Amino acid sequence: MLERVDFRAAQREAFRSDVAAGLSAPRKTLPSRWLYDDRGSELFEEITRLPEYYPTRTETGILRDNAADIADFCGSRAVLIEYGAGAGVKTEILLGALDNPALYVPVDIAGDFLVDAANRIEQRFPYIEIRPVVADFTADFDLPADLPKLPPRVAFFPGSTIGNLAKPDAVEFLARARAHVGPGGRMVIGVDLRKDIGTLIRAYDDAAGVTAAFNLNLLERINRELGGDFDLTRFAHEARWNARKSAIEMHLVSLSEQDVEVDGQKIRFAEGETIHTEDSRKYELAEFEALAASAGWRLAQTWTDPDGQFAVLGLA
Ligand code: AVI
Repeated sequence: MLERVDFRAAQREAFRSDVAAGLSAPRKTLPSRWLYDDRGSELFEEITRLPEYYPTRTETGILRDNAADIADFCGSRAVLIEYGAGAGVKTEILLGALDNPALYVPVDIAGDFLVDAANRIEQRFPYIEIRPVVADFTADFDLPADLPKLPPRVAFFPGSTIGNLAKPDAVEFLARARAHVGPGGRMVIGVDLRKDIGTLIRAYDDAAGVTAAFNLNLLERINRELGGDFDLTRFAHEARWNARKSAIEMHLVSLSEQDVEVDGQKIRFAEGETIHTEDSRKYELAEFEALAASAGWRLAQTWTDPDGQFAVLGLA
């Protein structure tokens, strides 16, 4: 099994420089990837079980209801490459349905998380070979050279995480996955669809305040890891619909004029000024089809729920 790799020092430096740049920008912003420290990942897990947060259970239902069809699309003896390990039950549904999969390749930047996910899959599917790869899948990386080259290589990217990427980054990611699977390869990807704004806002600003805690945890992380002095009672979570981007934006709103110190740097906030912490894009099917086409993919299959909230797409 994979050795536990300690990325902590490099991650800490990347976090430090993103925070320094993001909080000194005219419009304060922080990349959403930093929401996921241990506490943030726990809170995200909690979000996925909230009554208002429809994406996880809807996508899981689509995978379950269409498992045989999706497995058929993937082909037999598939090499399944999953970007971002730890989709848990979704991975298990697909692996359980695949015809005699040759190999499972989870890719994740968090070594510890990857080991846990790989161990879980190993226990559940002892007959499937697993090759975890530690890499940041939002940046360029190569798969191990000795992976079987023959199709079907299948890229799996559930969770609608593609929606958290800006469009150029999404195209870059899709093109990278295209290169990873090679000619004849395929992709199964979860995409959250545009829907009424009320449903979206409720999903990102739940009544129990779990999404608020998830967002505010980023300030706690800055305090803990970078010696910040954010007073969490003086910031509030906000979920906004941005129609131009077709995205839910998460913000942290300063409730008063205030100064905060981070890493020896003073940061001034006006009352109502925000830190933009995440975009979650919601696509029309045709729009996503065009995006995928610009990265070399053809939309071959569409599986959705009865209400058309979410789509699992088969790309070829
Ligand atoms: C991980 N990602 C797909 C989630 C989303 O829905 O955009 C992250 C999230 N942010 C707030 N709630 C969930």
